[in-house]
Amino acid sequence: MNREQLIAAVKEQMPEKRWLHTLGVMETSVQLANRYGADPVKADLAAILHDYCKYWPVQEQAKIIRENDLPQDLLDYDKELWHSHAGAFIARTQFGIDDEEVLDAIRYHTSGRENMTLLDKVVCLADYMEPGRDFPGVHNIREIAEHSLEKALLAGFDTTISFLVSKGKRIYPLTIMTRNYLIKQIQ
Ligand code: DGI
Ligand code: FE
Ligand code: FE
Ligand code: FE
Repeated sequence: MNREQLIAAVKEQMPEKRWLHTLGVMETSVQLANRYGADPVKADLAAILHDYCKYWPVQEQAKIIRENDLPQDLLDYDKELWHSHAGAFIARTQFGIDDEEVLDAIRYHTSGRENMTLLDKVVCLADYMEPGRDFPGVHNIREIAEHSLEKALLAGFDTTISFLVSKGKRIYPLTIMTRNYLIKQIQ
């Protein structure tokens, strides 16, 4: 499947608004990859597929996680965390993507992880700051991203974690570990 066919396949999995978000993540991932020395072709591919399963019925996402030896602890946390792991699985099995770096960037775009690769960071940050995003603090994140990938990503995770705390929600442990890792990295 070529890039155009892949894009067409992604587009029909989601409403128009989410497709525009995906386009924004593609554009911003490539910019960040070029700025920070990641592979822009891999960044583009991961961005295209990163939210592939976002609008699938949650039971279908859960089924993929249960039946394919993906991290079972995800099922005990927010449903929002499931689409990234399901997406990486589908990227491999349905689209034949075998580049582990690209698969990891899809897999960890929501939670991040300790020792994130440059590509993981680029895609995760692009997901926070693409031009269509509009949440309090996004302008600040875009400004920081001009000089520090890690500081911008930390600002993003701070926003998410504060939001989850304000809603009284439980936080997936990997999300906290990612924040700790980023703080350590910028020291
Ligand atoms: O899929 P997107 O909306 O583009 O963005 P995403 O994949 O980063 O999902 C973010 C959503 O996930 C956001 O509404 C907060 C929610 N969420 C729930 N638990 C966690 C979480 N996000 C992170 N990073 N960590 C969590 O533990
Ligand atoms: Fe996502
Ligand atoms: Fe995100
Ligand atoms: Fe996204």
